[in-house]
Amino acid sequence: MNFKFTTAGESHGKALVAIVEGLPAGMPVDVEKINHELWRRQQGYGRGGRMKIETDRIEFLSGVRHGKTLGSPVTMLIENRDFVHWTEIMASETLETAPKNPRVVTRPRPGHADLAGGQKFATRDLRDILERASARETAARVACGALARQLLENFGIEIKSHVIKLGPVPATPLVKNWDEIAALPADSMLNCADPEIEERMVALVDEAKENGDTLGGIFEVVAKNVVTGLGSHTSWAEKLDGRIAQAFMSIQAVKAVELGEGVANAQRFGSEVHDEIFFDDRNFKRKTNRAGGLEGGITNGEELRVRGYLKPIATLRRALRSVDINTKQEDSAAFERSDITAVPAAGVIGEAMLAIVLANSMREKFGGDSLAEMLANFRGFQESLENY
Ligand code: EPS
Repeated sequence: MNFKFTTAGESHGKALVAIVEGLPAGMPVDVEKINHELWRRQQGYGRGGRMKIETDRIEFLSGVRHGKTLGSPVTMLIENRDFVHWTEIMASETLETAPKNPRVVTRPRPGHADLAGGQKFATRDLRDILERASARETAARVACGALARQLLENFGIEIKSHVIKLGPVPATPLVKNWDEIAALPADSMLNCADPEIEERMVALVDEAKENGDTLGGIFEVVAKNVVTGLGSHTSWAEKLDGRIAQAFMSIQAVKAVELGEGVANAQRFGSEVHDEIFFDDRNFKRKTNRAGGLEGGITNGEELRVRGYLKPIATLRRALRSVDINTKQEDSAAFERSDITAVPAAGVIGEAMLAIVLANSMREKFGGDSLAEMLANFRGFQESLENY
């Protein structure tokens, strides 16, 4: 069975819900590890006032019994603490009297889903759009990713992320190895593995804040100990790089995805790009990994390296010009509250999405209804690799 997930919930609604299908039965589940990932997603210098309100934690509603998966759909609930301030505005029932301050949104933010979504769904309250377009939804994805990650741990796969560029700092994205990324403390300011660069990034966030502006940047997700042979060259939809790109592009504000050194490689000669193959009496090896761990849409046993490029957050305190959808008069875009940047959080979300894509590929390749059966299939394939 494939690893599948779905999320539901509005940003200021009662709660977020996630349903995960396709986990094998008998998999130990650590709820505190899931909550830790949720906490990580809420960190980072430059987050706004909302993160002071929320302390995201999951509650299992199904699929887990006595600390282990049952093989049935796993349902998780994350409460929106902010909901208490929005009970009328976000009420599911029809209200007899309109709220005193209905907070109807009519001035779409350039760069946000507001206007295109309002036109598409024929609503004149753009809150109907922004509530679901909001990156609040990613809390639920991170919970799903944390379950995927717990599956992958049984196969030795580890996933980490770091911030390699914030706005224009540094001029070229940072290059860091696994150990440098792994050494980053969980409560680091911007999850950047170069302290001097991080200081400059922090100053840049302060500058943006002062100016009522926002920032984007680049995060990199790295997965270690990924078995050779996930994904396939045989059909477009099976190619793992395509699936990873789709998963990353679905993260709010991500506008480009890069595998390995994909962007730089396009500007080099082939002799400077492709990772030469060696053999060290047991294994095939590479001395470089410019491909980022994928060739022909198949994992090649090297580290997977995926970069997500984020545009700056669309909600600016110094609002950009827009038009009121009712009066058609020029006006500044709506602003209530916003983050200045969320690149470190996006890295955590990228980790979750990569974990989800890999968990799905592992389920496809190694199947099994129980974790024990899946592990046995995995070991069998590893043996065949050793004898190749
Ligand atoms: C978001 C706007 C802000 C962010 C939010 C995403 O929320 P609010 O409108 O409540 O101030 O904090 O992100 C989260 C709530 C979160 O959990 O990441 C947006 O418009 O996308």
